[in-house]
Amino acid sequence: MLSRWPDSWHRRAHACRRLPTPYARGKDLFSGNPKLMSLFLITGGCGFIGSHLCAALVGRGDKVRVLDDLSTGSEANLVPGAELIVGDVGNPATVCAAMEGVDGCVHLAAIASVERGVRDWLGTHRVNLSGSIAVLDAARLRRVPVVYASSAAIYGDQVNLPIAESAPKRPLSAYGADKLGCEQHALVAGVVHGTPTLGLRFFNVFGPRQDPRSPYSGVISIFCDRFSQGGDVDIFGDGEQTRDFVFVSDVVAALLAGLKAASTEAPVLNVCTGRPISVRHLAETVAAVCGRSATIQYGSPRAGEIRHSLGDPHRSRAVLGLGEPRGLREGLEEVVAWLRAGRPGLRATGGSAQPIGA
Ligand code: NAD
Ligand code: UD2
Repeated sequence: MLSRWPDSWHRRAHACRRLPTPYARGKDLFSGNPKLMSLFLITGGCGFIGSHLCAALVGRGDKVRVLDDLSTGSEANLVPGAELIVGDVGNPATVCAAMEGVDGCVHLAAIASVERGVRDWLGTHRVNLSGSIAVLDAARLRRVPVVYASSAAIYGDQVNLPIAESAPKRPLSAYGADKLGCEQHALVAGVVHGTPTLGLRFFNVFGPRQDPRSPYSGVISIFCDRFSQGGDVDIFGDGEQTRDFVFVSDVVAALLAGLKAASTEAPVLNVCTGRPISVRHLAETVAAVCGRSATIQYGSPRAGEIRHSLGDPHRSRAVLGLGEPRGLREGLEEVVAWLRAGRPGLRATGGSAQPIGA
């Protein structure tokens, strides 16, 4: 089902009124209200992470409504059976109408690029922070709990590793500053308006359907694409910089568990593995998965780049009850299988999280 900016939604949005409160301050809506099937609004549900989340929700029998402007997401990634509203999360009327009748919202829509934020500070701010406030405001009016994507970018460069949630926040980009802003407005949503939220600070997420040809692609999708095509890879710097690469199914597990952990105290949790992987080791492992020897060209380090990013997963594992994260090699095998299958969208796999040929 597809809607494109319908006028009727804008008219209905004017009738957006506060609804009676189904939850008490600090109480979890979902654990106290067992329902056979729930309807979730997923902003950014046609994107990389959003499409995996929608597939998991539909797979467990829930209903999904997606709000996405298809700027980096694709309709080919809309999970079969979901409703799609093509619209801008920065438009409060659209968001308020999309929130109607839902039991929960997962807010993933964003311009997920540090570089875009450098070039278009105000434009990315409108989506990444004003859009998030529009979601929180509509959630307040509609009485809906919100789980939203924050980022490791809020930490900036840290001396003490691994990075616990309590570490000082020093965002070094407009993107990171806006994500930190989301967390602070979520606190306002809880304290002032009684809206339950949970923020999840994703570290470097990877998996099938992360577009390797996008200018904002993560290193894993780029390396898997190059090596599986018979090419070589570029490493920026000496390759000893490290990242905490978390597989997308572990992010989905955190989001699903997070729907039960939203509270008016506006908790925030890391989503990470706690395992540091150097970019050089990554290149060698991807080459091995592709059955190749690693052909690497070393160039200058990226300006302003963080040397090490490693999250502490203990708190989120305890709060969300998460198991051991997927191993790097196992996750890489799924990405390479997806690339070799011709990068199918979610629709082409019938809504299954598994790529064709995997
Ligand atoms: P993505 O670009 O694949 O998904 C973002 C989705 O939001 C896309 O479908 C896009 O079309 C949609 N969108 C963008 N602007 C919009 C707007 N104005 N209105 C409506 N929809 C809009 O990125 P992703 O990697 O799936 O990221 C999802 C979330 O996770 C983002 O909030 C991102 O900041 C966050 N995050 C991602 C990573 C990562 O490693 N991928 C790390 C940290 C945080
Ligand atoms: C990630 C996010 C960014 C922000 C940041 C927060 C992506 C794409 N970017 O940036 O949005 O949240 O984390 O800390 O998820 N590299 C190479 N060769 C390549 C590409 C990358 O050597 O062809 C290196 C790069 O210099 C870096 C590492 O690989 O050291 C990871 O790069 P990335 O762009 O995947 O992610 P990162 O951590 O810079």
